[in-house]
Amino acid sequence: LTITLYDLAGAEEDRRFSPYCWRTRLALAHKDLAVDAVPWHFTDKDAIAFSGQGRVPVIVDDGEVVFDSWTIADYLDATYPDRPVLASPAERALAKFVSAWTDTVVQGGIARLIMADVWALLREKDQVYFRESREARFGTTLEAFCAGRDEKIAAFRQSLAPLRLTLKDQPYLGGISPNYADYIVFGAFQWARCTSKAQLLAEDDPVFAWRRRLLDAFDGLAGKALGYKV
Ligand SMILES: N[C@@H](CCC(=O)N[C@@H](CS)C(=O)NCC(=O)O)C(=O)O
Repeated sequence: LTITLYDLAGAEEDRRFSPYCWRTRLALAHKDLAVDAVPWHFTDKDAIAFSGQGRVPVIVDDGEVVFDSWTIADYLDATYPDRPVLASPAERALAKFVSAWTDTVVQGGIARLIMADVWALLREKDQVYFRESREARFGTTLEAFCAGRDEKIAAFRQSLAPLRLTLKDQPYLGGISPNYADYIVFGAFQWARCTSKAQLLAEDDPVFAWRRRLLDAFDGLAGKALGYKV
């Protein structure tokens, strides 16, 4: 049976850029589960009203509705224990830290570089909603929020030191193969790659090589996605 995923899209239906939806896309691929990734836009609230909330990812699996990327990963491991495991209980506990670090430091840093680029790729009515909601959240215009990108990239790269030091000695956060922690962090870089030409990583950075491995994983699922060659 194919799982349906409501997947954030831009004006182009195949521009799928949500960091959280990418966590779920890779989790589904890791478990070798077939997925129908339906395009969803910020103002398509009605289309996911059945889930009782307004954010993606949402999955529907044989009538079962699950939302929130973390809850979805848990659900997949619990429901399909015989398929490759996303995270053992101990890995899951540590992935919680990785998720908190990603949500704050990594995605927080990337947001200040790409939010204006994200806006440019949306349908007109989504642009209105996105600008209004994000400018209220950030307390400034998208343009001011993203100003001075070149100077900010150096600081962003520095903030990745814990990731860099880890990946210098092992190919994945999961060790010799990726686990859910890898997909959490990777989702942030895929968000940027799908929306912005900003060169977030230097080519000699171990993080760059790790990202390449994940772009190539699962027959190039993430690498083939519509985005920029950064
Ligand atoms: N904690 C949620 C976050 C999901 C989330 O924030 N999704 C964004 C897209 S990246 C969304 O749907 N936003 C809808 C909106 O801003 O109205 C998860 O991990 O799934």
